[in-house]
Formats: sequence, structure tokens, C-alpha cells
Amino acid sequence: MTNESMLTVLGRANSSNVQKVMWLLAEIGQPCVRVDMGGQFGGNKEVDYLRKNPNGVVPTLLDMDTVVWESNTILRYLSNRFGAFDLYPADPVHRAWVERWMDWQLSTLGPANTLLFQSIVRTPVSQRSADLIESHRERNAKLFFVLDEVLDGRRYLGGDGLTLADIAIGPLTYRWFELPLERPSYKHLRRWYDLICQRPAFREHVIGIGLS
Ligand SMILES: N[C@@H](CCC(=O)N[C@@H](CS)C(=O)NCC(=O)O)C(=O)O
Repeated sequence: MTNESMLTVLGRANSSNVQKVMWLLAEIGQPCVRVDMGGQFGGNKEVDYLRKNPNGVVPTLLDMDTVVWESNTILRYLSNRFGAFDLYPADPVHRAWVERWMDWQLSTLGPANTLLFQSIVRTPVSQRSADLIESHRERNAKLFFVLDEVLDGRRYLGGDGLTLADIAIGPLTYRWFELPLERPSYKHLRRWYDLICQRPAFREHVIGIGLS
């Protein structure tokens, strides 16, 4: 396998799961072509796409003949493929620490955050339910406290340097801090968030896309 192939990411730029992949690729300096797919662009329920990703969701990564889907699996694949072991530690204990936050993002924070996001950004103002938004807001507020506590005394989620844990969780944190909602102050989470906001790759692929 060479390192010179062109990677293709299928997925719209305003998907948080696509954003993780684009952020990682920018961090490791790997060029890619991104093709708008899903949401307002469609294409992800068509036979050609379903042949690559039977779930019909984005993102899907194409690396020559290799097709990878599930955003966190794509993050691990790319880190292994390009030897980014600072982002995806080889040491089993450190790796398990990073991976638990990736799994937590996918199983716990992601679904709660998506419900909140959709109840505001993807719902016309006339159809929004204040009670529903409030119940999603409360759930997210609790989950972000979990992160606030774990970040007490840690520069990044995985330790001193950026890891896949930060990349998996960063786009959802952007949404949490940008949605027009009341939030507790979250001292440690805010410090960590300000730190990732300084990274050009995060600014380009997450902040630069905005809420849509
Ligand atoms: N667990 C999957 C979830 C993928 C997913 O639900 N993607 C959403 C966008 S964030 C999607 O494809 N929605 C349908 C669409 O965009 O048309 C992953 O992490 O890749």
C-alpha cells in the first residue's frame, strides 16, 4: 500500500461525522477530495452509494479499492494507515483511554446532541417545541459536565496532546457552545474548547462550516 493515493470522503461538510474525518485529515496533512452527499445533496440512498455503505449514511471513505464507513472507524483507519500514533496511541492503556471517549461519543453524547441540534437547527421555528428542546438541553448539560470533570487537570481529553478522542467530540462541543441556549459555565470544558478552537484544522472544518 502506498501513501500517495488520493483519498475521497463522501459526505456533506455540515455533518458532524464528516467534520471529524476532515479535521483529522487536515491535522495529518493528507489531501482528499470531499464530495457533497447526504442531507440536501442526497445521493446516499442510491444503489451506487448503498453498495459502498449499506447504511446510506455519511461519511464513507474511499482509499483506492478500500471502502471504510463509520466515522470513528475511519478515524482509526486513517491514523493506522498514515502512522499518526500521536493521535491514536499504540500503548494499550493509553489507547483504551482514547477509545472509551470515542465510544462514549458514538453511543451516548452523539445521539443526545443530535436530538438537541435537530430540535433547533433542523426544525422550522414554527414547529419547535420549547419543552422538547429543554429536555434535550438538560440531557446535554449533564453529559458535558462529565467532560468538564474529566478535563480537570488534563490539557486534552487523551492527555497532553490532541488525540482522536478530541476529534470525535470536538464538533459536538462546537454545536453545544454555539446553539442559542443557556449553559452552565464549564470551567475545564471551556478551557479545552478554547484550545481546540486555536487549531487551524478545527477552525476550517468545524467552526468555518457554522450551524446548518
Ligand atoms: N455512526 C455513523 C452515523 C452516520 C450518520 O448518522 N450520518 C448522518 C449525518 S451526521 C447521515 O448520514 N444522515 C443522513 C443524511 O445526511 O442524509 C457514523 O459515525 O458514521
